[in-house]
Amino acid sequence: MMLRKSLPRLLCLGLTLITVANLLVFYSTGIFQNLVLGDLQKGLPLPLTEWSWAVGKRFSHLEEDLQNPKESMKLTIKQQENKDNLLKRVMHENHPNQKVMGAGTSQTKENNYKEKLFPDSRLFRKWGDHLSEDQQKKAEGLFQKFGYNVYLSDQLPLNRTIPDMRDSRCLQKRYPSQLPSLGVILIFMNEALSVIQRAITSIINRTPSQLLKEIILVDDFSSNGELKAILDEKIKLYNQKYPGLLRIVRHTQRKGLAQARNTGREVATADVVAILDAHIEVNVGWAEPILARIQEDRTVIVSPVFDNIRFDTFQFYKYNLGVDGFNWELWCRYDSLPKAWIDLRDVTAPVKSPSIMGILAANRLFLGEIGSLDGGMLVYGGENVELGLRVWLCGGRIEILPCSRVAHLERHHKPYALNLSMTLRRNAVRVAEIWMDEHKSMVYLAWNLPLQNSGINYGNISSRVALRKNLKCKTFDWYLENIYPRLKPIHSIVGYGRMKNPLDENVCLDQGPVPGYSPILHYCHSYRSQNVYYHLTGEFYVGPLISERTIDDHCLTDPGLGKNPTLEPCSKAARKKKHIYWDFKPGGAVINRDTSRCLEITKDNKGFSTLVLRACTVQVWTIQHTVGNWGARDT
Ligand SMILES: *[C@@H]1O[C@H](CO)[C@@H](O)[C@H](O)[C@H]1NC(C)=O
Ligand SMILES: *[C@@H]1O[C@H](CO)[C@@H](O)[C@H](O)[C@H]1NC(C)=O
Ligand SMILES: *[C@@H]1O[C@H](CO)[C@@H](O)[C@H](O)[C@H]1NC(C)=O
Ligand SMILES: [Mn+2]
Repeated sequence: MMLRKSLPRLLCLGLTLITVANLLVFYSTGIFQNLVLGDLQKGLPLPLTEWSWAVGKRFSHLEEDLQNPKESMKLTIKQQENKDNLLKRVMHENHPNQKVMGAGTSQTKENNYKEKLFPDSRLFRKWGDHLSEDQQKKAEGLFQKFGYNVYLSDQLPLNRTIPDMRDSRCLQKRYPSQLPSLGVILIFMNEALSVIQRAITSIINRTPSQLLKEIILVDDFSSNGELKAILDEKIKLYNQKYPGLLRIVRHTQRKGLAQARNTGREVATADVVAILDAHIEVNVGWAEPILARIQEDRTVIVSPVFDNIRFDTFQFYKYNLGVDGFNWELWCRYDSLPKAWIDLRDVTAPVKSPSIMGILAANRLFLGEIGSLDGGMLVYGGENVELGLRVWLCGGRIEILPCSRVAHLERHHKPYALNLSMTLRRNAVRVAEIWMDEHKSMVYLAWNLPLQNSGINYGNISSRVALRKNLKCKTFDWYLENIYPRLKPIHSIVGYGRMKNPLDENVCLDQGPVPGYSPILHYCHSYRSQNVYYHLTGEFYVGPLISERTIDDHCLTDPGLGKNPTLEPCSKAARKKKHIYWDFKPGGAVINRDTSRCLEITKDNKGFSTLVLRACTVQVWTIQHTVGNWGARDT
């Protein structure tokens, strides 16, 4: 439970989808080759995000060891990966609390192995064994400040070679000789200078010069000193070599990701704009598929495929193709590939995607016509889901281009957004209010917010509502039916939030340990494992709301025997006629419709409460929020 608090939960908002991406990598390497993502999720007691995080954590070391020999690039600074090191690492990871073998006094062959000053820092798990104490301190300080290994980045060549991650069939593709011009927009806030320079260098070296019209840097009010005069000086040098190519625009106050992207688009003049983070390296042949596709159809907004640059080693890590989706909280994630695309049997074909992540390219004018990014999305989070929705609803399309690849540096932590939940939740409500019509309640339910007086200030939406009207955009219902059927709105929920029994107000109904199917009473907290959803039809969902067609929510069940309730995947349990239907009204008993037993609590002699099923006494339960008038909707 505590662990879950500190998780980097689905950081894909800026592309950093560590958790699910790990899953995709597993899938690609064949460890789970007979599974597809959809199946992986089936029957799991948690939504993909948290579950896959746990798996990712368990297997990621193994995974990287499998991946790296094949796909890692030859870094100029060689990572010493001899057997001793590997052994040491394995031992360290198996016994994280033990001193690493070989350190200190014992006579081992590892003469140059230095004591780790920061044994718990993620920076030094796979890197930095041979640094002096001063170097370690410097590297750790930079890591804390930036969320990635700036110490290493500063030593790597700006023009380093990176492995071509494209499918070989991409190399056979031919593109028109006449293509639109390209403007690349790099947005940043307190990025390391060497990382920005490497991005610029990769763009200059890997984009045909006759197509590359401009590179525009947008600084969202960095405080980092080296991004002022020193960066200006570097830009001057680039422009001596490539006259007029680079420009920089600096915000004079912090405006957030969405507005930084808009600033870049507004000052650009090229036919097509590619809006990228500044912590990327574009790969060979990245631009041509983008320009050709947008030339064919100006209403397509495209995304390249991302590979991962490791935050610690700066090594490359291949990600497989997936489409960009999201859940009802509007956390974005990767979804499995659509069957229609697989049936095409062309790995180079564009893939239709329900949404888009933070790196995209579009016809500059078209992007403006459909409203660019919503400047009212603050800080970070949800702005890309909003764009994806709007593009589909208002006359465009979103596609992923498998032959265009951009490597993206995934931060270990985001120094500027310590609580991603808070910013995403606010932005998600804004999206719901503008775009989701009668289904907007799903976002409130998923975030466990009251439908009225939520206390969330989502800003002034009048201009975006007007835009929606002017563009004659379709309804969210249409989107769910035609573009993203995976999300399943539910309108039978009449009560939700924390379930408490007045006999012990300190504890809440909780889904219990995961993986597991045993609901418990747990000290009340604000995490999603204590979300409960009661349906007018009698089901009680316990745990984070999923509400998707391919994954079941978990239903409170009376197994009929014994005194312990269980959680079962709802549709399967319904088919098997398990006892998942309950009668309940706020302040009333929770009575199983089939067995007539009640969900109650008992206290042991130490005062600990436990959940039981038994013949009803007179116990009652409360639920945190109600929808309308308990089913008699008042809206
Ligand atoms: C990188 O730049 C250096 C110095 O300009 C040059 O010697 C080297 O060949 C370049 N490397 C690549 C891979 O282009
Ligand atoms: C982060 O924000 C969420 C609200 O979305 C809140 O429940 C949680 O307590 C916050 N966490 C921290 C560490 O502030
Ligand atoms: C919202 O913005 C519009 C202009 O976009 C403005 O006319 C209106 O007064 C604003 N509403 C509020 C409550 O500030
Ligand atoms: Mn990013």
